Amino acid sequence: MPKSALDPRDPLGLDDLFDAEELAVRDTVRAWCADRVLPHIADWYERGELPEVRELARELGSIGALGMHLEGYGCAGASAVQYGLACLELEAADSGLRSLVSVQGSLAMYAIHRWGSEEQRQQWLPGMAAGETIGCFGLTEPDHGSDPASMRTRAKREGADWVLDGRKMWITNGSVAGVAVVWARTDDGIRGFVVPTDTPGFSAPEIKHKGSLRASVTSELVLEGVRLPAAAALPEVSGLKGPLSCLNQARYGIVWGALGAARSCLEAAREYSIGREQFGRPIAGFQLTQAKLADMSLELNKGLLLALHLGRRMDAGTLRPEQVSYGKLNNVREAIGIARTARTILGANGISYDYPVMRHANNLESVLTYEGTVEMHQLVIGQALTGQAAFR
Ligand code: TGC
Ligand code: FAD
Repeated sequence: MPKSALDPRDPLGLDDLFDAEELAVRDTVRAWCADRVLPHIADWYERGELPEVRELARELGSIGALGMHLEGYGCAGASAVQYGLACLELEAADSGLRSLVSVQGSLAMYAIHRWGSEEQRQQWLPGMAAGETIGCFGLTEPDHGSDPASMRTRAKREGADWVLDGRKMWITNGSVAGVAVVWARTDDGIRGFVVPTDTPGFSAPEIKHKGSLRASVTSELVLEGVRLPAAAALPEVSGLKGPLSCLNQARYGIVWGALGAARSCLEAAREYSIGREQFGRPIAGFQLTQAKLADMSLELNKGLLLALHLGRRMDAGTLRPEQVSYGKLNNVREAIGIARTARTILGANGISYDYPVMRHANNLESVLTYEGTVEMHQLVIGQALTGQAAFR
């Protein structure tokens, strides 16, 4: 047995499971976050802003993080595991950063890459990969969240054109997007539309007063007689499988990302417990604190193994959507548990934005809900196990 001390940041030696290129991607994104995000994030969060979002998007483009796992059109063509590690590092900084990247790459760009025409890909993807154009993805509506099949936003044909009317709600990147992928009901089922956000009739008021994802732009999309040419429709898909196929990609990123938030919380709690003394000794020396740290570390590392397993399956082309649900459900639920336990270790300091824990805990409340709530993923897994759909 090796005698060297265990690395508390990698107690199981999971780094051995990644190759040099994967670790290089991780280190690049980690260094970018340390330089560009960590010095400012508490302030941005408290102000409820992502003030340099366009500059950040361009920088994320320059390190290859936008549409990272897509091929061609200026995208990095990274593996799923590399993309997962990037999501983890981004979310260790803040879920808002990972959201920006998820929505850009896994939702808006993926929709165009997977279901768009060659013309649409050429028109939009290079600028989006470079971070010159920010994208958003409008599926959720004020009255239809978990059940997007009931959406009311409508696209009607008028001659060769399409005319869109409706509202989307809780849309990440909405107010700063140059292009919106909007899903709407048509006579032929649900279709996707690539909407330049300067089209007359389109507006995206920002949603304020959020207690979570405060360093992220969240918006309503209002579509009032938005007239688009025939070529704006995504030609290669109709039906709910269009948007749901994009969600598989973004949910996969969250499987990794949530662990980044959890890692940041665990690290903050571990360090704090070593420095904080009560009853004449470091609180790290109390058995109850150690039990918390041990359980947090255990769940974090189990989550990493799960994420890596799903990532290897994605790279092999064998990952099923239901398997993504296992990862999203488990890793976000465990991450929020870790954040809450970490907060107890920090005592009153746990509620201060001087430490990252409360920020991550609050963010993870959104992460628990978006991209399919806990209950939706339980029902997806339940259906896979029993063959019975229990959604409605
Ligand atoms: P259902 O009848 O089961 O399926 C309809 C069609 O879709 C196909 N399908 C899928 N295809 C690809 N991937 C998946 N995961 C799929 N799940 C289903 C299915 O085969 C069928 O195809 P076809 O050809 O037979 O028509 O649909 P349902 O209406 O019963 O709904 C199922 C349910 C509840 C699982 C689904 O509606 C769901 O996932 N609801 C949750 C909605 C959700 O996650 N919304 C997220 C919005 S985007 C977002 O939150 C971004 S936040 C990002 C950030 O900021 O980071
Ligand atoms: P509801 O669907 O109303 O659910 C409320 C509760 O009821 C949940 O607990 C749910 O699990 C439960 N419930 C519903 N149906 C059932 C059932 N059949 N059985 C048991 N329980 C059930 N959407 C986008 O399209 N694009 C985005 O970019 C985007 N970004 C977001 C960013 C943030 C910060 C947030 C908070 C949300 C974002 N969303 C986005 C929306 C998100 O996807 C939805 O909030 C989510 O899908 C849940 O929908 P809802 O909020 O309407 O909740």
